[in-house]
Amino acid sequence: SKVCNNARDSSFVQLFINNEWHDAVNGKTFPTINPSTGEVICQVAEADEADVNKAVKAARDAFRLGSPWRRTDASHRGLLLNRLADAIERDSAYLAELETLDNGKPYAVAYSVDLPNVVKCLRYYAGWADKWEGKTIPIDGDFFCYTRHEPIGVCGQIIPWNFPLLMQAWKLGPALATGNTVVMKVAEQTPLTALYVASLVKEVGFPEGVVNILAGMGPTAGAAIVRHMDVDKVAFTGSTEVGHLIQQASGSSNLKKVTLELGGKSPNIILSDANMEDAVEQSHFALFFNQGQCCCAGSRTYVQEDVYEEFLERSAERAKRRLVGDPFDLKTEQGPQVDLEQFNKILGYISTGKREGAKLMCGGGVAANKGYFIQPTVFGDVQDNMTIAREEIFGPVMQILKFKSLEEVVERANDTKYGLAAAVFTKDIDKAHYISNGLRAGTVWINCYDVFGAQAPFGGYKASGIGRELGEYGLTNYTEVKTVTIRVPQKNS
Ligand SMILES: *[C@@H]1O[C@H](CO)[C@@H](O)[C@H](O)[C@H]1NC(C)=O
Ligand SMILES: *[C@@H]1O[C@H](CO)[C@@H](O)[C@H](O)[C@H]1NC(C)=O
Ligand SMILES: CC(=O)N[C@H]1CO[C@H](CO)[C@@H](O)[C@@H]1O
Repeated sequence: SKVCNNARDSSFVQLFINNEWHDAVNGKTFPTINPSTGEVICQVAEADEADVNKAVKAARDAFRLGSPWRRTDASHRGLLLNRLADAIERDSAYLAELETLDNGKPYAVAYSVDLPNVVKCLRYYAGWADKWEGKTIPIDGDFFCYTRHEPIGVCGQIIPWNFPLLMQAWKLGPALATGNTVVMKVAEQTPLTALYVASLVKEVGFPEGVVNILAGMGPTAGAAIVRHMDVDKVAFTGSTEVGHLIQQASGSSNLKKVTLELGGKSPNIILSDANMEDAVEQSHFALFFNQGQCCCAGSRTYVQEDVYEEFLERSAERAKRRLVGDPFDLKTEQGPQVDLEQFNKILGYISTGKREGAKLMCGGGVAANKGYFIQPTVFGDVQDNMTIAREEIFGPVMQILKFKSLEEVVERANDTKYGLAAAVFTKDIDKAHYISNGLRAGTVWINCYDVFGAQAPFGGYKASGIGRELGEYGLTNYTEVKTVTIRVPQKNS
């Protein structure tokens, strides 16, 4: 309540359309909850189809030929993105506090991991704005041929609740650097920081209608964006289940471009020659970081048989030492899960794990008498066909599996519909290459985990996604390539 009862913030719980704050057309609001207590923080305007239509119209107008945004120099788009990064950096402490309040992630992490990466991502794409060049092409005949990298148009962007600010930056950065306009739907669990950033978008001088930000539900506001005939592209981060719906909606509406960053069940492979202490700590981080709420979490930890028992014991010991509690306490490693639905779903997976015969090494229960806290949980003796080894749990629940040979583990690691990330821990470079080349995954970490850079692309093979975000590759999914061919009197050479 300290957030939304404050006059300075009260305007940031509405819908941001055309650089103005609006109530929902139907007047609806929904409560956003503090997951540490289960209490309502404040009411937020809830977008529905009518609001999406308003936002798409604003974005379409902002994209029309000759508009202020279309006439903005590429270098100036970069300048605006840099100014947005500066404003976010200026307000980092406040934004980190708001993120922790609404999402439950430890403040120390929000402030020292999420916020700096948001700023870096925006600055990275600011730099690209005037450097995303086309080509000149030597086609046959008396012609001059070149390509232009043009913005796709109105981009619907639907972002998740696990890294609200960071996912917003990953989406806004490339879209705005390349000159698109945006209608973004933020997750109903965590709308507050994105709406605050909307106020900064206006403050730093983006023209009206370029960025529109709506809080709302997937089946209403999200669905209205993906089936809209005037949206040119949808970028979604979230579940594979919803990814299927988005592809279908594109197919049955206007064939809008679709990029998806979806679920995972990422294998993390520990070979017997790995540095044990480091592998235990990194594997712990790979799974438990962000309360286990990472699409790329290392959630199938495969350990070679001769070090399996030791690894299992040490991983359980490490999990028992994990500090769970008030996310505003700077010592806290793990806060609450984001909401009651996730909390119940994770507890359900823990019961299933026990029922199907996995060995509960530690945790397995609720960690506080209010809020959505779950004990760090480790399962040993997990088999490939168990539910906890096949489905994405998205919580602080680690699965440890045993393997013998490299050939076997590559086969088993690949045996999933997902292909987002993977890791291998070993001192042997040949084995590291064998495994990293064999795995069907968009990202492979070797002797590390969750190492991200705005410069390096991220995305999924198989049912983990379509397209890539970040890096130069991320630009290709926000631009159309136009080929222009001009007749010239006569080629000279
Ligand atoms: C996994 O497979 C084994 C052997 O085929 C079988 O006994 C067991 O019931 C299966 N477990 C699950 C959870 O399907
Ligand atoms: C994303 O960009 C890549 C080129 O890097 C392209 O092959 C792919 O088709 C694009 N995907 C979508 C959905 O636009
Ligand atoms: C399920 C799956 O994708 N399996 C693949 C794992 O990787 C090997 C080698 O690349 C493929 O042959 C499998 O089809």
